[in-house]
Amino acid sequence: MIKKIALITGITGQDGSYLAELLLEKGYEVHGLIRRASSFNTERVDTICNSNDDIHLHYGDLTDSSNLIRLVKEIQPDEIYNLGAMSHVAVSFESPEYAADVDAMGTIRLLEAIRINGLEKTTRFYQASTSELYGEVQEIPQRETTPFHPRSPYAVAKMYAYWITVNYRESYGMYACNGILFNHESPRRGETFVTRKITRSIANISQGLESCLELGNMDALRDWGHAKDYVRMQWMMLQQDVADDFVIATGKQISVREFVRMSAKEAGIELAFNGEGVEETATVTAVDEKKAPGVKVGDVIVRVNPKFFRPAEVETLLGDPSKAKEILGWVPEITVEEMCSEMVAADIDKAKQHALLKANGFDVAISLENKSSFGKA
Ligand code: NDP
Ligand code: GDR
Repeated sequence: MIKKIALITGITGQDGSYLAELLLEKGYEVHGLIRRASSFNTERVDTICNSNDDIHLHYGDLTDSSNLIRLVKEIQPDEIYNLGAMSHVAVSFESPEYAADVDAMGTIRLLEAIRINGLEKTTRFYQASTSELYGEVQEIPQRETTPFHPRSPYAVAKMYAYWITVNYRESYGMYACNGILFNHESPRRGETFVTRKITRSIANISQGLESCLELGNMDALRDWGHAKDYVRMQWMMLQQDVADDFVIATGKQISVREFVRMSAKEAGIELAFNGEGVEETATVTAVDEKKAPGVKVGDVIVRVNPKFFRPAEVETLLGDPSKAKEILGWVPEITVEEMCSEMVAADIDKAKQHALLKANGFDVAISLENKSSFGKA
């Protein structure tokens, strides 16, 4: 049987690693674009690569068109998943031009690579679009027809990518589609996105490795799903007769504060939130000492630090995934509570290993406290 061939940009990221696993399970030959870095950056796919001959990594970059043209020519992919991006909203305010280059121009470079190689009628294209397009929301919940109002350089760049994908579908008859994905997380989520920052810090605090978690806007509301559910949907979108765009969400939202409370509870810590705005803190009101030996009642373990506020905030996002359910039969299987529990458990395992090393006199080189509040992310 001839294997289908897929090319994934962003294979070293959260979604790329889950998608690579899914496609390999489905019998694909998987190719991934990786960036040269001064330190190892393939941690999320190393195990997959070590146990499978059908995955191949290629050096490249979304800012390098000749590289993309050559790779598409060599690989001749049946499907391209464009997941590569400068994906951090807060960082995009610091590096707006770079975000535009990678997230907007990178998408057109890849679409052109398909066209230049004469593959526009054969290669199917998935664009990682985002709920950040809705930004200052015009309708609740947000669906495919809700107008966009992006609120960051990241979101504005992704808006170009969204429309150029639609444009190439309309202009050249390409099978090109947008998944408008709401926030999705997992134990593989990057440490500077808020859910992972929270689960990692709570785990470290519970084991006495860190004293306080610093956050920005805890009122922000998000519709959080699990990355595994969402990459399944990315594949499903490329298997239809007709290319189309879909909102992928759970249809439920909670605040950052609620995610903190949920994570702490998973780690055996009950919290009371006091004060408002930049004065807000969370104090421990009860603790399961076996689960969280590093914490005692009365400890203040969460504070607001204004350095994590953004120049323009997206206050609330709530998706309506009805179209995906009706047309594709997709429904998310993992709840936010189950996801939080999995993330906290994974981070507690890591924290326990670090605590053990520390107790035995080894220098835990990853300065946990500093790392969690580094920069503005
Ligand atoms: P990650 O930040 O985990 O991964 C981003 C990937 O893009 C990494 O592999 C990164 O490589 C790669 N990348 C960054 N810059 C470049 C570049 N110049 N050239 C090539 N590759 C590059 O993101 P996620 O996995 O969470 O998200 C995947 C995609 O989905 C992104 O496009 C994101 O914007 C979008 N999205 C994500 C959502 C979410 O909630 N997770 C929701 C909606 C959309 P490296 O490892 O070397 O840094
Ligand atoms: P987001 O995710 O901006 O929605 O983009 P992030 O987890 O960074 O922020 C979610 C909300 O939490 C608030 N927040 C903080 N965020 C971070 N990172 N750090 C903090 O300390 C902090 N405190 C509060 C934020 O202000 C925000 O309101 C993610 C990315 O994956 C994008 O690539 C993707 O397109 C969208 O999700 C959908």
